[in-house]
Amino acid sequence: MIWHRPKKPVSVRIEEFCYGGAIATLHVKRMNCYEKLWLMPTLALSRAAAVLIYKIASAALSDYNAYMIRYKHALALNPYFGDSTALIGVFPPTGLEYIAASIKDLGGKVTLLDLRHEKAYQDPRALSQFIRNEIDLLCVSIRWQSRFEEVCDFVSQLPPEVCTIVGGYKATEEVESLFNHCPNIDMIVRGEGEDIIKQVVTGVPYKDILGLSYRENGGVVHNEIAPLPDITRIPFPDRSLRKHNYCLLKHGVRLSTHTFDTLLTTRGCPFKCKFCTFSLNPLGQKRNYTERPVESVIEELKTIAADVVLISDDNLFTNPNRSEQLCDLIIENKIKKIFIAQTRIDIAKHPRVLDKAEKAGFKVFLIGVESPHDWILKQLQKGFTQQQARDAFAVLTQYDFYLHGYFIYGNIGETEEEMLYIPKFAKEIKLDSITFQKLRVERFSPLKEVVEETPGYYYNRIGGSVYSDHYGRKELRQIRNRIRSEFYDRPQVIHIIRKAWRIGLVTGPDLMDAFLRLPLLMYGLARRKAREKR
Ligand code: B12
Ligand code: SF4
Repeated sequence: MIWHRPKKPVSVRIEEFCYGGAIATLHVKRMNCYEKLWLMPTLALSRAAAVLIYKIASAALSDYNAYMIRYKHALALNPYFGDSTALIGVFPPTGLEYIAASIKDLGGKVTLLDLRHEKAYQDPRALSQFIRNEIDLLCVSIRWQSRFEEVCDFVSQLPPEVCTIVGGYKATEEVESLFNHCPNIDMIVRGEGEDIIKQVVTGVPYKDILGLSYRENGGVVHNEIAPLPDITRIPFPDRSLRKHNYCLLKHGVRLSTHTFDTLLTTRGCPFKCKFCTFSLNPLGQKRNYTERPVESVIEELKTIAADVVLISDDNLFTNPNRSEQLCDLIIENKIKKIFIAQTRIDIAKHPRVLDKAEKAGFKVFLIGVESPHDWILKQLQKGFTQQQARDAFAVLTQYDFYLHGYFIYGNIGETEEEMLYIPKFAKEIKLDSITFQKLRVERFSPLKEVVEETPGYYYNRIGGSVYSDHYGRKELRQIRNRIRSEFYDRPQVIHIIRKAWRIGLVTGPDLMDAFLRLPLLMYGLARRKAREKR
């Protein structure tokens, strides 16, 4: 047999097995469909001989598959850039790095381009030129509602002749509209993509790949939902592909000397807060809570160069015993980092874990408080009361952690007065900073029904923001501005800077540097404001 390196991904597999023989087929991908180019019938005189031949052929071909190059050069593309995403420039595109890690041993070269750092390739013509010259597999990650339209326009301008696969949270939510908007997209991987992308690049026929949507005969085929990957055995995200450090940028101005990275130690969340779709993937599948072995987390941590690490788990302290073990191992291994973690207030019940977390370098906790009102906390099924939140913060504020709280306003039945209690309450419980979001419902959000059944309430199909006859977009924007200005008054801003400096989140040189760059920052802000006005 003479095999040649194909220009496009190919697959070899046993197509059929029947009494008397097996047929192996070579599939070659041309545009959007596989063509059978070559058949290898193996005849056998008896069923036993056929089984034997089938097994030998399977083994030989699957061995061959492992070494076969499905692509010469894959491009993993993070298509987000621009001012409005400046703050998330802090963190690398972790999901895409997981995808790159999954395909990197399956053949050709993998390049990762993060457009936030690639000014030249922010022009789709320049990027297309590069793709035409170099790339035969394009993998794009679409994760957020924000800038969705712009990202679709951008992706649709990339070369249609190159096999294009898209994945990510938002891509999964918007499969049909992405296929409609971008004729060059060949496939969309729905949900967590590590196992699915492997099957695509090793040439498993599309029809057999769970979790894949693809074009066929002018239509789109959606295969069944895929089982969730086992996170105890997937490779670490491939950080070796980065060309840049990730740091705190605002309007192109670097605000800190720290470098940033993310780390996932668990996936999913066992709680069932009614507004939250964190642990629901966009297909409505609940991500069962799964932990990585702490030793593997430490191994990964040792490969991280950045000095600030955001642990992206929905709630790092779901299992306090494991969190304690993790802290012990960080201390034992003398890993010196600043850690940021998302948690529930329940962590306050575990002072031993808090002591160890402080020693291990945990400095920032991002905590879902959601509302100061018991009836709303109940409606959201948050699982605690206002008093319990007060008690928890009485404990947490004894430590030198920077405490950031998340709130939701515009809840069903919530009055303006109740919304405006958020900044007061946040100050009463001594939160250092807060973010507040309008109530949103996504496609499978358990709150969706409640909104639909409540007279006077409705939600936007795009983005899922919830409005009511009393509180429309304009009213909620005004309330948001008031919450912001009442919380972020001058003393609070001074408190934030002092605290960030005291606990080592920013250094003296950072402050000096930020001060010197202030004019640039103001210029960036002014430009953005002018653009928004236009
Ligand atoms: C950590 C996190 C962040 C971090 C980002 C860290 C990072 N590395 O980028 C920070 C704090 C910066 C952040 C910011 C925001 N976030 Co966020 N974030 C998360 C969180 C909790 C975890 C993300 C994560 O790391 N997941 C694990 C990785 C492995 O999964 P993944 O990225 O989805 O990638 C997998 C698949 O999607 C797929 N995949 C992804 N790309 C590709 C590409 C290809 C080719 C393929 C085949 C597959 C594939 O395979 C990957 C591996 O399994 C999720 C909730 C969640 N549990 O997922 C919310 C979430 C993604 N964030 C969300 C939101 C809303 C935001 C903000 C808008 C919040 C805000 N108002 O500021 C901002 C975004 C700002 C912006 N874009 O302008 C929403 C998105 C919902 C939506 N439809 O828009 C989520 C889903 C939470 C939620 N349910 O509300 N976030
Ligand atoms: S809000 Fe937090 S605790 Fe509640 S379900 Fe979502 S991730 Fe879990």
